[in-house]
Amino acid sequence: MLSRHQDPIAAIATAPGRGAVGIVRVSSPQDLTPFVQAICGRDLKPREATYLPFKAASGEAIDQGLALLFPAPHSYTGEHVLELQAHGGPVVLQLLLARCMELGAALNLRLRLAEPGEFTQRAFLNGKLDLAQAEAVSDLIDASTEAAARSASRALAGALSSEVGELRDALIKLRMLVEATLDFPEEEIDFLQQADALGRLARLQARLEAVLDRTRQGALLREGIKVVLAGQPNVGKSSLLNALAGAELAIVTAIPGTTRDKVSQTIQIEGVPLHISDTAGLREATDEVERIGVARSWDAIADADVVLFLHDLTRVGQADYEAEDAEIRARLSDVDPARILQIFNKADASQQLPEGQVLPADALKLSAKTGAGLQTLRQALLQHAGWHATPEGLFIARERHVQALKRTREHLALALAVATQEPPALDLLAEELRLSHDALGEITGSFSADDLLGEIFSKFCIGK
Ligand SMILES: Nc1nc2c(ncn2[C@@H]2O[C@H](COP(=O)(O)OP(=O)(O)OP(=O)(O)O)[C@@H](O)[C@H]2O)c(=O)[nH]1
Ligand SMILES: [Mg+2]
Repeated sequence: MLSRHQDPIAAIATAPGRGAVGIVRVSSPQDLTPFVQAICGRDLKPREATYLPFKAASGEAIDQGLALLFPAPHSYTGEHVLELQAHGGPVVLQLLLARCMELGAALNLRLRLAEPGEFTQRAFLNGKLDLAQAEAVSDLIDASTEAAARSASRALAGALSSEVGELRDALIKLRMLVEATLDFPEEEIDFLQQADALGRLARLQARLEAVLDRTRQGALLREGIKVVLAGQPNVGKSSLLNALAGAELAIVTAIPGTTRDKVSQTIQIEGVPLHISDTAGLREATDEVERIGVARSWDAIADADVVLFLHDLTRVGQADYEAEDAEIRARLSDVDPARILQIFNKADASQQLPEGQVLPADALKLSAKTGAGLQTLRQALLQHAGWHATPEGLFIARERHVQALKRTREHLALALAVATQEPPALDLLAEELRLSHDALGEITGSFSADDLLGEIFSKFCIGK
């Protein structure tokens, strides 16, 4: 039985809706000559645009347009690819696609509609792109900022892949060395020393750290961070969301308990997306709606990368206010303190602090009303997110890549531990190196489970 990857596939490759041009794309491992002759009424020269009528079964023209044939293997998918560029109306394109399907059935080609990302998946399976590059195709299409688009394009050109490739080559050399030593046990220690196995391992680790850092930055650029505004009612959480977003998104009033439901907005700071949520003020709620709102606030806090714990400078030192704040602080003690930023709002309206009151050392004073201190907050957010790169020279990456590099790092650390043991456990060393090699291979797809591939390609749009 033929695998699904052997079926010819077809799809509309352009976005739904109306446009100047729309493209129907067919990719097939088998020769497309009879198919081309039937729909174009003639043969096509490879990679040359030909203006012609696309023929219905009756011989009537469905539309006039450009036909392009890319014979295998010189195509996006590495298979035979036919592109029909018609006028970009949804009906015309549906008619053209239907005609392709009908023709596929008539010619017994097993032609079927492509699934999301299937063209790119074939490019990957045929060695046209590695997995990190294939992911970059989808990231480029989905890019919502200029910085993201530029770094996706760099990843597509192979920036991440080549860094990973260099790591892999160094790792392979080290593995060869260790495996060879395993075959000559009587000379093992000398041999490894002469070849400076430990030095190589240390250099590999250092290099991995550098790639991991760049990859983490790239993942940040793609995925952003989740920021939650939390604190007592009326401290100015919604005002701060509005100030950061530069728009009146959440309702602001002097009535405590104004916000009932989570309000979220994505903003950008230096091209890094920040998914900010304003939440219901934390207090013992009196009514059902507010109680649910407060429960949601706590869920959002648990899920956040950074929590902005807001305080009201005009009320600092007041007994009831401090008691409520202490209660929230106690409950926040499960949250890693590195994830919490202490924000003191309403700096514009506050006089001197009451006697004996001091703010925490890391407190940030600001005013959501006047905007004073917001710039410092933005920088603090970036710093908390771990952002230190400029988008220039960065490649886009995914959390998946970061995790794979971390696993590689763990196995290299274990490798170092067994290699420095007395006497060194060479078989364990070889095994740890093999495991780090596998982890690294997950990034470019030289070592990836099928379900991972399914997960990655299903997120694509159809026709890509
Ligand atoms: N003077 C001054 N007033 C502020 C500032 N920020 C917010 N306020 C006022 O404080 C009150 C409460 O603001 P909100 O933004 O609604 O507070 P909140 O924390 O979202 O309140 P809940 O939704 O009830 O939890 C409003 O009257 C705001 O105008 C500020 O920086 N300075
Ligand atoms: Mg509010």
